[in-house]
This record gives sequence, structure tokens and C-alpha cells, in this order.
Amino acid sequence: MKSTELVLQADQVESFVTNGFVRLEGGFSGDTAAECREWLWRELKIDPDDPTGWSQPVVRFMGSTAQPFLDAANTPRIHGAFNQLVGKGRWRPLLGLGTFAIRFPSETDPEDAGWHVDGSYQVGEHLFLNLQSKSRALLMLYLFSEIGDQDVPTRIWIGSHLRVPGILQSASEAGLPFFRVTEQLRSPKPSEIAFATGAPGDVYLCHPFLIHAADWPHRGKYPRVIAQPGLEPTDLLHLDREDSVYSPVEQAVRQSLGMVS
Ligand SMILES: O=C(O)CCC(=O)C(=O)O
Repeated sequence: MKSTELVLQADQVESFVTNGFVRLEGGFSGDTAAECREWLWRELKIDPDDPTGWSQPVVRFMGSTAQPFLDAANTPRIHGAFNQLVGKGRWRPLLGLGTFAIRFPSETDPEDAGWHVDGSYQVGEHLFLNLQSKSRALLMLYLFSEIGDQDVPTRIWIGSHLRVPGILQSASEAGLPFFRVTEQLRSPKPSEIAFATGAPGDVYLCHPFLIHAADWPHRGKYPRVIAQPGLEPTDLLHLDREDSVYSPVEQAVRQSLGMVS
């Protein structure tokens, strides 16, 4: 890929601003995804072909800096998309991948499937977020298995990132714990929900304020594997730039706060 080539089309960037996410197909290769899955099965001692060993609806794994994960996390295509959505020089390459949420075919409530926004920095016992999105440039879903409708794709509340800035604005720079944000919102209507389906290697690039949820029951046949890392920024969001050149992440926040004429 040439460094001048744009990864995302203009309508995809526009959709990111309006809907809060974009699916980057083939962000990394299917072969790398397979290598990562093999690594996980070895490390977690899980046989992906033996349902009798799948005793819980979800297994979470904090993450790894092993080479296959670094290869998946940082491809020229993914970096190109980061540049377009966050801005060149405004993010740091991933140093590994995590956390992983591996969900197994099961009718059991995993008890972690509520709507939420991800917090990005720790204050005491809780993860917080603020209007400048300290410590998070993007939320991302890296797909490592084939995820169809029946394989508990992550649920995405379309456009919900535009509901969050108004709540964070009143909290000043200190921000709010993540659960204080979602408790101020109603639940989405079915028509407002998108599902993060796709192929191994696809990456959903999401606005850091996007509200999302796991799903259940898993009625597919195979374990579903995703990683949900944050992208670390080099700076805070700026909503009042001298040159008026805003990243799509910033554009969405400004739009939500009525700062766009
Ligand atoms: O497993 C999923 O589909 C999503 C998990 C999630 O939203 C989280 O861990 O914050």
C-alpha cells in the first residue's frame, strides 16, 4: 500500500461521523487471524473442536504482545485508517492486543452483556472517560473468527456516540465513571442496533464514545473470538482548533454539541 493511498472512502468516513463506526474489511490477514486463534487455544488450553470442554459462556483474556498479535494489530491498512479517523501523529501503534472476549455456544447468561461505553483511564476503582477522550482515540473490535448473525456479534448502538458528549460536558475535565454515562440513557430501539458481523481480519473502528454491548445466547457452532483494544492517543481531543481542521472523531463531538454552523 502506498503511503498516500486512502484506506477509507469519503462515504465511510462520513458514516463514521454519523453512525459512530466503520467496518474495515481485511484489516489484517485471515492467516494471521488463524495463527492468533491457534496461539489462544494453546495458551488457554481450549480445544476449539470439542464442545464438551466449553464450560462457560465467555472466557476473557487480558491480552498478549506475542508476534502474531502485533502483526494483526498494526498493518499499513489499519494504520492508514487510524490516520484518516484520528489524524496523522495523533495515535500510538498498538503494543499488543487485548482484551479478548471469547464466547462459546451456550444458552447461559454471561452476565456481562449490558449496554455501556468503555472507560479509558483509571480513577480509584473505576474506569472514567471525559469529553477530551483522555487515553482513548478509538474503540476497536478486531475479529478473529467468522462472525455471523448466530455467533453473538457485538451489538452496536448506531449513532450513540452523539448522545455522550452532552453528558460528559457537564462533568468538566475530571470526567465520569463509564457506568454513570450509560445510566443516563434509555436503551436503544431494535432499529438502532447494528451487529458487528464479519470475517477474521475485519476490524470495526469505532468512535471512543460509542455505546455497545455483548449479546447472548450464542446459537452458533464455534467459539467467537474478538479483541477489543483501545487506541492510545498522543493528545486530547481539541474542539476549538485555530486552523479549524478537525479529525472525524472531533467532528462528531462538535456536531453533537452543536458547535458546527
Ligand atoms: O464480547 C463482546 O461482544 C463485547 C464485549 C464488550 O463490550 C466489552 O468487553 O466491553
